[in-house]
Amino acid sequence: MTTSANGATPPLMKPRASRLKVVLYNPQAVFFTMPLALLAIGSELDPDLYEVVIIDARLDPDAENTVLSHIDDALCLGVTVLTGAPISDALRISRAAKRARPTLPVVWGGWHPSMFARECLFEKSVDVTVSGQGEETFAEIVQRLAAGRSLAGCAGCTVRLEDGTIQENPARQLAQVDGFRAHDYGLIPVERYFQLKGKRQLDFISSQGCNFRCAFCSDPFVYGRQWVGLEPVRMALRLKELWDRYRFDDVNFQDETFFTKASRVHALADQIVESGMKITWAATMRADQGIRLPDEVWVRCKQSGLRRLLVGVESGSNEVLKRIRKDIKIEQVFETAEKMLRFGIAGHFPFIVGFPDETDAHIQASLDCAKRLRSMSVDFLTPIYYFKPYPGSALVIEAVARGFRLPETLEAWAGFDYVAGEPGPWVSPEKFELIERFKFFHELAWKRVTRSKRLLQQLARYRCDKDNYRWPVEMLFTRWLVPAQRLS
Ligand code: B12
Ligand code: SF4
Repeated sequence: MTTSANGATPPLMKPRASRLKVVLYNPQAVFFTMPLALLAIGSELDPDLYEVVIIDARLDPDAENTVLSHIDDALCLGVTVLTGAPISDALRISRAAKRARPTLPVVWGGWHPSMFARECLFEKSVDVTVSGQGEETFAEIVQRLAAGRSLAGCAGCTVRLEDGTIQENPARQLAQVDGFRAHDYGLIPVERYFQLKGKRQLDFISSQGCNFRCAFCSDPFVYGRQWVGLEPVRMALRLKELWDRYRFDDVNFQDETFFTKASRVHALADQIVESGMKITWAATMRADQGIRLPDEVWVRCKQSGLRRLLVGVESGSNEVLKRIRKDIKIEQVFETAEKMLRFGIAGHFPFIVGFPDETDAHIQASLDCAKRLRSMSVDFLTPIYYFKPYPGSALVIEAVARGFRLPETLEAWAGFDYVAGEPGPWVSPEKFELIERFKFFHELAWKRVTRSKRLLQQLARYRCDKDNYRWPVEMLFTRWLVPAQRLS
């Protein structure tokens, strides 16, 4: 608790023991990225007034009981919800909490409720949904709940009122992230995440939103093509404070487009070098940003520890890239990849296959580009995902107009998963089989292998060269030995 200069407690501050409890829940998922969304909204609440409890189902095998043990005296339960598998767990916990305490306000926020603010409220265990950026909206919700006031008119959220009607309040303007309190990592067991990740890697978010308009992505819909980012000196100071405390080796910037402002990245790299932090870092970059980035910034980034970039390729065909409004050309991907090679930076270059109207030739162009990128460096990975139509984008509006039916219930949305789901109606079973085989042989052809696997690798390279994936006995045998990992 803070005290004033004369030692007296300022009048508005409550003793910590009588703070109001706010419980936040992160559903089950397979990766151990720190729950940055909950950190963001939890840190924005005044710590002198509110006690924030974050429960992460990925860490807590008995998360349901932990939630139940906290809700008796809680002001509300906030749940972060991504589309796909996390919805089932979010539903399970919200329902259990409501059963135990029917008057507990349950607030859903994050990407799925941002797209389906009203629809999520057809679920009786959810009372409020928050759309887009959550810090200010959640702080106001909590304040109103604490004061016993209605949420009617609270900007940025949709609520079920007492008479059962659903009211969509006005949207909230995107606020500059510099105005928010620093994320309080003390709210989560950082060491436990390090342990589960198997490395001392800190997740950090330095911006929200994105200025681009890719037709397959939820971001333009949720953030309205706006971008707000932390000022670099402040960001470096925050990182240094965290480094002094946790001594992490690596930072994974989880921003959608970290390189939106080259000057910001340049200044941050300078600050990291000057701070003396011994770290590496990874971030996202668009191919067009890579070629615009001056060489001196590349050099500075490398000096400050940049080790890996994620550059979304999506398709190897310029025709498809135009259609999905990626606003890059495939040549730019290779130009950026060349720079990465020159500056010694590893790369993830994800592709998406199965866009509506994608032809066999388009898919082949993607597979060929993946091969070319992968052969450039053993540190260039080219994961291939299947297109899943998320609402709010041109592609989905078109698909729906042509008869594609989006899921209608939360349970159905829970089965709608980028990673684990079916490849979508635009990929034939034969094509799916071919792509799955390609993925296997392509990966084996270029990865670092022990001497005993060299022969298998030579065979895989031969197959990729010839595009011959028939009779994949090596694949079937390997999968029998090591079953595929669950991804959601
Ligand atoms: C880390 C991450 C993950 C982690 C999740 C970690 C966790 N907490 O469980 C993992 C790896 C598990 C994951 C999985 C998936 N992810 Co992901 N992921 C991200 C990433 C890179 C960062 C998320 C983050 O922490 N952001 C920082 C916080 C501060 O921002 P935020 O999440 O937007 O939160 C703000 C608001 O949304 C809101 N808010 C969020 N939660 C809540 C809760 C409450 C109560 C309130 C009031 C407000 C609120 O307030 C926050 C502060 O403003 C984002 C991209 C991005 N930069 O956001 C993609 C992103 C969220 N993922 C996406 C996708 C597609 C997926 C996957 C479907 C598969 C895939 N191929 O990546 C799966 C789905 C889940 C599954 N099947 O398990 C999409 C969103 C799709 C969607 N509609 O949900 C994104 C936007 C990437 C993209 N552009 O396509 N992901
Ligand atoms: S795919 Fe990346 S660049 Fe395109 S809109 Fe989404 S976040 Fe922005």
